[in-house]
Amino acid sequence: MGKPTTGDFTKTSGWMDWYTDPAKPRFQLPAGSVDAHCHIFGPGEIFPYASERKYTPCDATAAQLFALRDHLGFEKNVIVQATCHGADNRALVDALLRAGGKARGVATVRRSVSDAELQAMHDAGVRGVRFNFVKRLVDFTPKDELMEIAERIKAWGWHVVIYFEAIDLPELWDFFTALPTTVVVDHMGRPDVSLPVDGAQFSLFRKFMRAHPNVWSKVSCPERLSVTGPKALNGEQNAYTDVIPFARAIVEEFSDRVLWGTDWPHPNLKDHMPDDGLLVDFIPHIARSAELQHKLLVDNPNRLYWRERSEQAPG
Ligand code: 0GY
Repeated sequence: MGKPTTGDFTKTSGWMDWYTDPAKPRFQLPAGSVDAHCHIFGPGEIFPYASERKYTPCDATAAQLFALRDHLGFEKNVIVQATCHGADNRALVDALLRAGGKARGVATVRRSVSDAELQAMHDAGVRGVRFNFVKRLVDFTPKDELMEIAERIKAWGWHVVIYFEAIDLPELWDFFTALPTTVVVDHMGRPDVSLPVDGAQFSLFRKFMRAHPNVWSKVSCPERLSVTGPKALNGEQNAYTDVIPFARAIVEEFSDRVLWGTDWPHPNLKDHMPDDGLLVDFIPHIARSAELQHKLLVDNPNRLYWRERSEQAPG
């Protein structure tokens, strides 16, 4: 797949390089599977990183992502705009146009975005916007600006992806539940998995999903959430064991509203870089039947990202 040296820290980014030689998964993905959370970075000399970024990534190109997709056995990708590109979606749109219909995108926009820009992004394959509330990643954006954006993108049939830490859910609850679109939560709202799965924190997240049928969740990123870590990430049964009950609970209760993604190229991981092939082998531990796997990997992402509702914004 080219470029970074496996497991080294890059000089520029301060986080570890992604694997150039990931394992072939033992778990065979069902036909039509979608990697519904991954990123494209740069290349920086063509698509410069945002001046307001909180980290500088190593380049991770569309061609490298598509090589990983094919190696792991996915059919398609959902590419999510990462904070290091700010609201400049050119690298994302370029990747979507190169994907030949096999990728959709989630962009970051400001209220100054024009309808013509939204339409061009829609034509390229963008189907959502991302609102990021993780304080180490972004500066604050006023909620009235975000709500205005949500109201506008609704006209294109897009949805809102939200990224936040579990501890902030109570404060953000009213805003999230007022959003007028489908709402997709990144990484189960980043629970503290050292707390009980039926404790107050994760129960609040489950209540949030139960009370609001427009809320979906990505059950991705065990490598970010795990406290016990990848100890047995050799394809053995018990890697990231502490995350399993959390992801299983969401997959089993909300099977029609869950998505899964690699999170390649895993920005900001400083201690441990997952092998994407072995991450795929995590899936059957959280989706234990063929039916749940098919919903998670095929039915749900295709319903959300490849069902055409409107090609043009109404009126
Ligand atoms: C992720 C997680 C992270 C980064 C970003 O946009 C981003 O910069 O999402 C993170 O550092 O937790 O989903 O890739």
